[in-house]
Amino acid sequence: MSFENQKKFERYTITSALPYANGPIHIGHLAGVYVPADIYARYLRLKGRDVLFIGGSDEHGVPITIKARNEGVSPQDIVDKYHGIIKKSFRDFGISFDVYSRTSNAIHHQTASAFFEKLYKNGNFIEQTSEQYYDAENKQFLADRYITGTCPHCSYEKAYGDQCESCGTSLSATDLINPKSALSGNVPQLKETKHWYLPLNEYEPWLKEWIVEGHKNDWRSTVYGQCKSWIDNGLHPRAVTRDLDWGVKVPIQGADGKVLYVWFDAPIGYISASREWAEETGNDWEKYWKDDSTKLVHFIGKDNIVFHCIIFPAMLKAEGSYILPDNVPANEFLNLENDKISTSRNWAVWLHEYLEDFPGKQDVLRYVLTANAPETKDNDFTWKDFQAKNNSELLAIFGNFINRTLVLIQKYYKGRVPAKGILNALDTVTLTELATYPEKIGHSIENYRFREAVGELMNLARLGNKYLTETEPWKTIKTDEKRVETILNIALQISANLAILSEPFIPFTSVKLKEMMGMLASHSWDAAGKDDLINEGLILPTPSLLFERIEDEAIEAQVQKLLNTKKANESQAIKASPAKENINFEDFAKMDIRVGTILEAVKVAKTKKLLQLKVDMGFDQRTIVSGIAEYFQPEEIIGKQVSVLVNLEPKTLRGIESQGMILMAENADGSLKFVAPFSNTINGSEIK
Ligand code: B3M
Ligand code: ZN
Repeated sequence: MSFENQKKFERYTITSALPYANGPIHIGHLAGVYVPADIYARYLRLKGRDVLFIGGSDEHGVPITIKARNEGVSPQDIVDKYHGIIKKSFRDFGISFDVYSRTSNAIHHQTASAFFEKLYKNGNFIEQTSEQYYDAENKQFLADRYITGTCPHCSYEKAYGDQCESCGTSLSATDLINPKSALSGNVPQLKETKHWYLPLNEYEPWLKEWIVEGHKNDWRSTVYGQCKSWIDNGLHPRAVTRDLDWGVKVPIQGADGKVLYVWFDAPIGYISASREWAEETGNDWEKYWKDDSTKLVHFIGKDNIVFHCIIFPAMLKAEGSYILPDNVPANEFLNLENDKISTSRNWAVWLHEYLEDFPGKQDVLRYVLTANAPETKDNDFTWKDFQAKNNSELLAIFGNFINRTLVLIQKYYKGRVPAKGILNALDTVTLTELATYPEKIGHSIENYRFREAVGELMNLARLGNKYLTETEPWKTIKTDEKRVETILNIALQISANLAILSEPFIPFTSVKLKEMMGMLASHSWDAAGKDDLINEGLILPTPSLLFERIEDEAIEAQVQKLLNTKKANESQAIKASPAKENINFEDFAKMDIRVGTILEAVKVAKTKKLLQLKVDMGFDQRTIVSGIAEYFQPEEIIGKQVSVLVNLEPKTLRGIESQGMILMAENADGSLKFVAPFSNTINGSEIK
């Protein structure tokens, strides 16, 4: 029995990460957070449970101000525009939020301010003056994404001042190697400024007990593992304020020009949204946040784990009156056609564009993203797979079963539901199996295994198909008309079960299906599993098709669109990096570049990008650490000749001294190729 079923909860507070309102949303967002959260919320409502499902836009932070700056408009213009677009996409895809709020609302500013003030008065913060990066040209402190540099953990070169998006580590700006201002590109200066810090180190013993001991068995191993490694590595005080002019003002004296750190205010956004909902509906929000019999579940992507499992819980704990999340079922990432989804490279399937190209096919996308959900590891979305899942699962299994059943009832009985007569052994076995599905699917959902759940739903449709194939009503009608009545009654009961049990996953189809079988919209989950959902004698309307075949042309058009994006990115990248300033020959001659042969190559433990190489330079053999592990397998490069800058100052990476640099050609898409002599030559040959 799973851990969380041991406790009976009276209500559920379900949050889904608040997307930054700096762009529209894509399939990665949907697959990572909103579809699973929606399945969970819809299922619980069908079970008759008390659910508050929260969403909203994250409208503060540097992602917003950077976008505004790039477009030459105000941050408010940006969030107004994208909040509207995002909200519409969610509605279009049937994400059934009870409230979709935004953090620029007054109620949020009040809630976040009051939260900060309470912690401040409790003495939960440390006040500290320190040197922070400052862009003298722009007269601005460089918080978070205003500064980029090399990640000290994985060597990714475009890490932000608060987080490395490549390895997921949460950073402080001063951790970055080669920091650069995102505003001017300049090397920043250090300048003193005062901030308030949450001393996470003080929460370490408690976090150990709560997560490391307490959630070992019920949290996903990916989530648990990330939390454990942060805690094991030791936690440090974390600044919760910033020198910025966009955000929630720090509500204390002497804090002019400072706002709350976006990751301090954004999770409080869940609480503000609940208050907004309560005001609008006349409900009490507090029991959804402060009552022990409430189960709080955060749906997020893996890059948000530290904030939802460590920082926000520490804030809630410090405040003292709130419950903590019971689970944080974070998903891994979804890639698109073997490449990381990226807004800046336009490498994404945008929801509003999908709907233009595939009108009315929201459920197809919901289904594909669930069947292929990145629950335990990163997964890939491909248009071929999208087509296959539509044509050979939704259409050929689910749609085909329903269609055969309803068409035969029209044909033989003009749509009048036939009676169930005496059951034979096959009928009984089939109905017994049918009865197991609501529990089976429900159990998977309650344990956050949504792929497994939708797989079981499809198995129920398979059961229906198998039943029709074995009973062959289209043949039996010639010899035993009475028997066919029973067969089609049973097939119809299976269809009615599918109508109920499919609702969390493919809600638009479920509604259509219920209409085609004259069912009430409000059937509960526990009504399913039975064989008397539809009464004999009921006249069914003429059925329509639930799913259509998706043709090759439609898929090719999507693939072409992505190819065009790739091409546009490549030509832009070449344009974007014009030749550098001229240098003189002496500058060039300082570099000692030689030919060498790779003798050994091994991955550096716990990094994604680094290989440790031993290179024969002719005059010596040296160790070089190179960030190429994502592009080359160690075994494939052994014996290859490469060009090496041998007089680069040695640098220690992950405890290994790197004595030189392998020269690489970097393509516009970031992929790497060796720069090597055209034909083999003697190791140690100078390149000049
Ligand atoms: N806006 C980060 C993101 O979109 C952030 C989530 C906030 S949840 C409180 O990945
Ligand atoms: Zn990193």
